[in-house]
Amino acid sequence: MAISEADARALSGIVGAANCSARAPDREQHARDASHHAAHTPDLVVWPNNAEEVARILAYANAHGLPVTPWGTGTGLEGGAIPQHGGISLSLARMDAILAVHADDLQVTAQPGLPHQDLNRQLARYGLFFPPDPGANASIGGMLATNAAGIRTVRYGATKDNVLAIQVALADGRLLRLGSRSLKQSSGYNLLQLFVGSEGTLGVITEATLKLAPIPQHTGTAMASFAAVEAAVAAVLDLRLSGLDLAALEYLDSTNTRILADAGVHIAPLPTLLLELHGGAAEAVAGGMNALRAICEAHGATAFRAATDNMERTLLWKTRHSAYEAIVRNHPGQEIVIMDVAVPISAYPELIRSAQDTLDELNLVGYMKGHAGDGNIHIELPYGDETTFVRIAMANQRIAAIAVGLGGTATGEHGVGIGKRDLMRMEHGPALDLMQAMKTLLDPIGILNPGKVLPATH
Ligand code: LAC
Ligand code: ZN
Repeated sequence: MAISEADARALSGIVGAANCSARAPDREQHARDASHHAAHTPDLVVWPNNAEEVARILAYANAHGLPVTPWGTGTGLEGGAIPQHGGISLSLARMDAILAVHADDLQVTAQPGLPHQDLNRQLARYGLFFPPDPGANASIGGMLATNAAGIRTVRYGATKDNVLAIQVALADGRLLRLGSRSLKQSSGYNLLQLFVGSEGTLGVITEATLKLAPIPQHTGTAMASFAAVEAAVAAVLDLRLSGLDLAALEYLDSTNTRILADAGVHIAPLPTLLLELHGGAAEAVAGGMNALRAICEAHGATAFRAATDNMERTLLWKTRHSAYEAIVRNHPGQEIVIMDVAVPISAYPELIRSAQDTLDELNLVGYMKGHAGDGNIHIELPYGDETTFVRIAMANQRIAAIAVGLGGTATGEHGVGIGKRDLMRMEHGPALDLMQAMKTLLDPIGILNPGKVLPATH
């Protein structure tokens, strides 16, 4: 339902004229995220300044049946922030303050629009950081909404593991506080986690108290190359079993390393692991790095480059961080689907094998990389025409089914959004009915991010 002049006036009255726009450039900027999913332009963009304004916007939208799609930084990869049904794009960008730093408790309370890299810049003076890092400079609210994870999850957990309390605005305008600042909580239903990963379909998070970690005093990074995928992946299992507290364990297949090598990056065009250790003592990190080397060499690593110096470490990580850009440059003018599935770590070799077989069967070019330490893979699939896209969609379905069949999930860290809705029944079975019931309970009119997460019920 389109927004009327009267609606726009009412919403502008809540947030102030400077925080409400129906101008085309503003609307277009909130029409698509970082995924391949088609743009959909909202009728209006509003930028609330505080939780009360968010609550009042939702109450108004609920009373008038207007769709509301929350917006963080637009870096999502499954279309979660695309206003699929038009209506209001609710940008949290102007709610980006740190409300309290509880340094002795290793906690921070922040507003949802604050991007995590900005949060960490401000926390550096306390010697603390918020560990989940999805790569892009996602907002805290967006990370909570999708339960974003990334390369440090293997040691520090995903976003859901690093949140203690939230304030959330419900569709009817109620504001609730969920959780507490205690590390231990066994008090009733875990409503907080119901909202984490709900992608703005159950409520809008307006504040969060997050767990922090001390910035590591010493860090070691290593890059190990292997002649074959099987050797690299077998090393992953042993590295996890070693008891060494890895802070990152990333996999790049040779399609990735080859285009990086071709682009002049100093890397062998082979299956590669990137490893990192964090520690309070230099000796502990040095000893750990030796142990990592021994495990990789036992699996036939053809090279093992280790670095504790920051410049060198950055160079090693540059391989991982520039891989996506190299793919984009290698496929000019094409869109890219980024697949994301995860399995229990013991099934990782089988997942990689079956995923590669699926790509081969469907005659697709895919760049596979993974947060190997978490049993998570991404496959980047470029396409320039509809027939390739249809085959990619088939691969997406088949590989998700393989992951679920191996005891895993159709989406490890990118959320459901638009792209994975139709896989929810396959993954969750009758539990999906309970999810539908929760949605109806919390958002009976269906104003909150309609068209996302749950499959359409025709
Ligand atoms: C990454 C994003 C795609 O890991 O999740 O680079
Ligand atoms: Zn990722």
